[in-house]
Amino acid sequence: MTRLDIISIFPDYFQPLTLSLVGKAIGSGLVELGVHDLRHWTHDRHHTVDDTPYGGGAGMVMKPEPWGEALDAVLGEDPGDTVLVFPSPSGERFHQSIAQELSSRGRLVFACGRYEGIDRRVIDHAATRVEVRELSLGDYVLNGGEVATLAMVEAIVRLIPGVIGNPESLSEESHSEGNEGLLEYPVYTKPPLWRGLEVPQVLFSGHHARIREWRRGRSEELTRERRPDLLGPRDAQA
Ligand code: 6GU
Repeated sequence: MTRLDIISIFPDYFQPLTLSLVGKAIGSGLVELGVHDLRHWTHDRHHTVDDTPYGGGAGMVMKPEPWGEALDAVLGEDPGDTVLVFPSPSGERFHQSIAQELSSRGRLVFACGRYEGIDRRVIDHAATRVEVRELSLGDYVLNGGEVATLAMVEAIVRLIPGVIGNPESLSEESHSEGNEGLLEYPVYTKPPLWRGLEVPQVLFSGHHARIREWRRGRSEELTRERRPDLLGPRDAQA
């Protein structure tokens, strides 16, 4: 059983997690999900979560007090095997290997910031109590951590043992360790001829070694064209 908690000022963003594979993992008891509204831990009439930045500059910063109380409540007395994730465009780049590692942890807490970010002391203080990871999806800016959390939760939950019916499908996909860092080869299904386009003949051959070789070749070709960075410094030179 993996416990997931998400803290956000937009709890409605996480409605999609009740659907599909993640929803099934929750339904089957493999995953337990708690979504928490940060404003629950505000005490003023307007449920204020942000304020102007010290030192000046544009935008607003999330106040430390609501975050401090929220994390105290959600982490509890003994955070144990918990990882606290702060999604942030200035975080470490999220990767399949990080998803793999997080999928084996007992509990994950996602703290979704908005505006120009959360008062730094919240993250620094939390790091004295629990393992903290600041994670970014990539080099572009989203309005807050919510969409990034949805993506990370999906990437992590599908790797929890028992969530995917056929775990062999996991080892051949792009970015998995079993695929040696190559992009996945193209796939085809019936009919054999569609809108004048044929399925590559080798796939009808029943010759497993030749099929494996063809797929490997396509994987290498695709990776060279689209993601030479994955091939390492020497092969990357086209
Ligand atoms: Cl994790 N958060 C935000 N706000 N923007 C991002 C991101 C995260 N990853 C890429 N862009």
